Order: sequence, then C-alpha cells, then structure tokens
Amino acid sequence: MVLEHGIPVPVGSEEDLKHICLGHKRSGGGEGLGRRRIPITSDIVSSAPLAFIYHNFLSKKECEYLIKLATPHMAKSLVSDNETGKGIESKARTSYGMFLKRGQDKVIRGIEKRIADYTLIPVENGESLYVLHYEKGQKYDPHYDYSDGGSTTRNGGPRMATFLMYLSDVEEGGETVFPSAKGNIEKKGISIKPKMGDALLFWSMNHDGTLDPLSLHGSSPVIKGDKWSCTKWMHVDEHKIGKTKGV
Ligand SMILES: O=C(O)CCC(=O)C(=O)O
Repeated sequence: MVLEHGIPVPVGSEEDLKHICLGHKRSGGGEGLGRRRIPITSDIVSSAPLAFIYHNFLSKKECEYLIKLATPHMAKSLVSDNETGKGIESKARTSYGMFLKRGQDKVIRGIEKRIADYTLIPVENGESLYVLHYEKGQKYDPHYDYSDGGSTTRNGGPRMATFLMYLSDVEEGGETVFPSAKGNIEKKGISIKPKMGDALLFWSMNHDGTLDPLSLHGSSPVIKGDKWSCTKWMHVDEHKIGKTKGV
C-alpha cells in the first residue's frame, strides 16, 4: 500500500489489497478509556469506494461514555440546505444527534488521536464528533458527505473521508448501506451491520483528488432496538472549530 494525499492507495490487484488489509493488527489499542483485551483488527469492505472496518476500535466503556455525554443534548439531526448551506430539517434524515467539541476532554482527545493514527489524517482536519441516535423507524437516506451546500466545504475544503463508529449493536435493521459500491464480490451495493466498538472508514475522494460518487451511503431504518453511532467527518485541509455553526 502506498500513500497519496494521505489516502491509502491499493497496489496491484484487489487480492493484494485484501492480503495487506485482512486481519491486519496494529498497536495503539492500549490507550484510552477501559481495558482493551481484544486487539484492533481491520478488514477491507469495499475497494470502490475505498472502505475499511476496524473491529474493536472503541472499548465498551468509551462507547458508553460518548452516549452518556451526548444524551442530555440530543436534538433533531439536520441536513445542509444546498443553496444556503444552513442546517434544515428533512424527511431524509430522521435521527437525533449532537456535536461533542473537538478536543473537549481527555477521552475525546484520545479517540481523535487514535482516528488520526489510523486514517493518517491530522486531528485538525476533523470536525467535532457527531453522536447519532436512531430509534425504531429512523434512518438517513443515501447521500454524499461532500455535497453539503458549501458551508463546511468553505472550512477546510471538501470532506474527503468519514470515520463512523458504532456505539451500540442493533437488534434488527440500522445497517450502513452503500447502494452503488462494488464491494468485494460482483454484487452491487454493500451493507454493514453495526457492532458496538467497530468503526467504518470510507473515502469520499479518489486518490487523484476527484470526488467519488460510489461513496453514496445512508443508514437503513432501525427495525428492532435502537442504534447509536458517532461520526468524524474529515476534510482535505484544516477545519477550524467554531467557524461553521455547530461543528
Ligand atoms: O449512521 C450511519 O450508519 C450513517 C451515518 C451517515 O451517513 C453520516 O454520518 O454521514
């Protein structure tokens, strides 16, 4: 694997890529909140868009901590208006959420440092963590993270990658879906079942800097139970906190 613009780029065939990434173990799971007995391992879930899953990225204690911190402040999730870039309510996104300010406390700083270590994207390029809660029937229709109407794009350039952490299991439904992805097999579209502590990294940009339309993704409706997740959107350049409302 080589790095171009900070993006891990596959070398050779998809088989080579799988060989490099499957079951790959890294150090760095030792710090943070809660004892980590299981090492962080990674799998490739798609080569188009480029997407990886990191198993056991967060400890159970970290997941519980983020949920506890966010719970009193949850509000209806918004989408960006294409014209103005302002946050507006939409039937396409029915979850609740809130931002935990970048660097807010020691636990959050530890998680943000771990994300930077694994993605090779500096902490400064990331927005504040966004904690999401979906109850039965709630969803987020397929969308692009880079097409946000301009307001976040003006602060750090386009979002180039998204790091989505699952803070809970979901009994049924609530999968993260990529309807246009090629995945590992011939079948079009992939779906990832949330598992507490796992994290999904996907790239919205190709390694030549063009935006990747295959990064279209969403959250299918929760059928049974509820879903907690936490997103870190990462930009091409530094993203200044406080410059864009909420993030
Ligand atoms: O919660 C999910 O599975 C998807 C979240 C999402 O699409 C996003 O944060 O951009």
